[in-house]
Amino acid sequence: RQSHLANTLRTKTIFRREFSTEVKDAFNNIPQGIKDLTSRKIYKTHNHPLNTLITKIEDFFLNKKVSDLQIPGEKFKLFQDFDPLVKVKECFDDLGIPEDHVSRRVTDTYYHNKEIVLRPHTSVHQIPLMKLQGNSAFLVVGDVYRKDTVDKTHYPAFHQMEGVRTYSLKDIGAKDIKEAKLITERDLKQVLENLARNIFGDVEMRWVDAYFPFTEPSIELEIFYNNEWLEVLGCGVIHNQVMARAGKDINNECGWAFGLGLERWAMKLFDINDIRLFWSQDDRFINQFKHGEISKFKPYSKYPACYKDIAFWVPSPVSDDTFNENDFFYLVRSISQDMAETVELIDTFTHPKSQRVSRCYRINYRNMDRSLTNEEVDALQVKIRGLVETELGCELR
Ligand code: FA5
Ligand code: MG
Repeated sequence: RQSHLANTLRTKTIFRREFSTEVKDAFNNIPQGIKDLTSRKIYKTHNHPLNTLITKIEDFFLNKKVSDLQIPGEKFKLFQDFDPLVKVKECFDDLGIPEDHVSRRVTDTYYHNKEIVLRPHTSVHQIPLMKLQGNSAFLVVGDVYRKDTVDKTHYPAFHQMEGVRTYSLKDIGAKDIKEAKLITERDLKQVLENLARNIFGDVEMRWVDAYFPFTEPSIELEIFYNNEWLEVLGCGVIHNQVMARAGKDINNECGWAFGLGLERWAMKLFDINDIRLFWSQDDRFINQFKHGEISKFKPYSKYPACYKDIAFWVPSPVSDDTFNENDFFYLVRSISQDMAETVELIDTFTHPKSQRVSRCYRINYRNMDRSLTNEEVDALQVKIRGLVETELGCELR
């Protein structure tokens, strides 16, 4: 049997971590459950739908005409072995993400310490890779981590593929940098539309204006899935500041970058209706797939769910500083791990006299891989109730 790896963009380049991770400080907020996910490497697991998707995308960039722009000597490379622990400086500062941007908060990002985070996006690798000689077109795959809300399309650990293509005015026959950027933007859309058609066949998609500090202009692509528009990637023309930091001549070179949510693509492609399934260790999941083949996922009976409500008074005066909902989600997740399927606000109430605000959340517990016992769920709920008081300063009702 011929190995598909014979025909591959994959490089063996690994950046050795050049910093020590010995120091932990008050910023450290990576729970064991998340740390465990960093070693799973599901995107490299044979037969896993993410692995098949990556191979399909790789095939597009290797063997298909990606767009009308044909750059002599260009060859896309794929990197997929970079450590998810990265420097705050590379992840945020170098990409022009402001000091006070929400994504930097400890409520949004997993910090190892003040200077080191679990990457929240693969964009962290753009500049270091652009700096390497001969890297004018590349892809980077990696696991990324965010303290996001949990639902069917969001999970605190997911996978992105970054793509970058840069060229000089001469490469693309542009008379000045202004014209070059227009060509770049057109090229970007063409490549991604071609990619989406290559992967999905006929698919409904639309472009939406967006904002990223490291691209200008910035756009997002949405595809129609389960009667909704689902955001599947963010992208744009690489910002001058980023080009300059990567050692490029901003009067003569430009390019585009995209960051694609691999699970979202795989959900559509394989009909996987819940993002948590990608992490399932239940054989009924992985046994349905065969490497390189696209098949539709057949849902197997889920283990029963069980919900519990929790109501509490939030500290007054009510503000993001006194009660941040993400802190609550984070707390629920760190206690329950994968077992909190959804956490939704079902009621808020302002006391007419005291003006105190009460919130009631419904936590839906379910384990993908086994039945939960009542005792177990109660124990989780008791823990969460305790921490809502001691950690969040809320008063239980
Ligand atoms: C970014 O992460 C940018 N770095 C993308 C980018 C790269 C823009 C290069 C410009 C140039 P965003 O936060 O929108 O952007 O995430 C990109 C994609 O990841 C989203 O479109 C979505 O498909 C996916 N995604 C985001 N959050 C989650 C989540 N919690 N679970 C699953 N997928 C997610
Ligand atoms: Mg987005």
